[in-house]
Amino acid sequence: MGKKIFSGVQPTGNLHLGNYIGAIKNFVDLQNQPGNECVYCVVDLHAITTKQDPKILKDNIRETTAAFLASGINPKKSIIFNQSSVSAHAEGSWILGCVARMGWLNRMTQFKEKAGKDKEKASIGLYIYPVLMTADILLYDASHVPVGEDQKQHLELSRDIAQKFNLDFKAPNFLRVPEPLIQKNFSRIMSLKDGTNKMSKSDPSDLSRINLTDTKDQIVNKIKKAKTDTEPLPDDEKKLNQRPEVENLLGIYSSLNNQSLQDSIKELSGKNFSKFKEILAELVVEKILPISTEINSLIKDKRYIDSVLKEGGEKANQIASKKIEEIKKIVGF
Ligand code: AQP
Repeated sequence: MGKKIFSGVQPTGNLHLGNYIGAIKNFVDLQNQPGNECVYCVVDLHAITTKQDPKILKDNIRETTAAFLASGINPKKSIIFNQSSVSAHAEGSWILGCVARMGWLNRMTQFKEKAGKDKEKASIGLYIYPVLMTADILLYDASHVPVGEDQKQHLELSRDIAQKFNLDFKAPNFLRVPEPLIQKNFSRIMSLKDGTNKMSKSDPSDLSRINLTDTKDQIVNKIKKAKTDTEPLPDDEKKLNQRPEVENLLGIYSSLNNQSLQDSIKELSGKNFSKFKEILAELVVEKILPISTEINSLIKDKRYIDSVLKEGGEKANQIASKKIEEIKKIVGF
């Protein structure tokens, strides 16, 4: 039997290679497996958990949609829509927020990381981010959620909330308990400047990430400048210990080539870094440049992008509005 897939990406700009390898590339693979039903969401309600400029947000919603399309998500096969166009997400989030426990949310490491030292000043939205994510997933009865490793904890919370709702309201199996789909290898792509930090949209250094809209020269230059160390490339996976930057570059190489780390090491060992970086840059350009070119062309056609979102929003609304009505009935409204 096919899987029911739900996942989302925040339209917060600077979509990068980590988002592609950790999430969007899998979205496309899952869409292309027969029998799967996929819903891919531009999660704009999530985006405003941190401050956004309204004009830029609108452009970013279109750009994220363009990135989905340019990467191979087909609106005839998958539902593509933006979260704020389906009101059931906000309603579901409220109801599930009354099921989730403070103690559970207090454990979320992403909140701690994103709120930083001054968590008193973080928005309440940022704190309840994973509850909204839970509503997103449960409204579509998703069986599987493809996410990067950094989202695993949120998904575990979604499972707990679904189970507690079913138990509290004596509605066994009503909310489907979703499974995470996390790539076994390289589910977390790290910064090109610091192999201990994940590649991230909000890193102030543009050299830390390959953006999905970068030009060929930018890609080549960023890989050339990526941090490495003085040792040669290892001949054994075990020798990558304590070499996070090298492991990251080999990880990027392996995922884009759809091969294991071991196979990459076999292929590349003994090469010096300047040669390896040349090979890697060529591969990243081959895989990412067509996406970048397509995004840059698609975003010029705002009408087309808006029509994809509108059509997807209508389809999503049909599914989600039915589920939220059932939820409301169970709750007693
Ligand atoms: N570095 C990464 N490696 C692998 N997967 C990643 N993802 C994000 N960064 C990496 C995955 O991409 C999907 C969409 O992420 P998102 O846009 O919803 O939010 P995010 O995780 O907050 O992205 P960033 O880049 O980390 O943003 P900032 O800088 O704002 O914190 C998710 O499936 C995520 O796992």
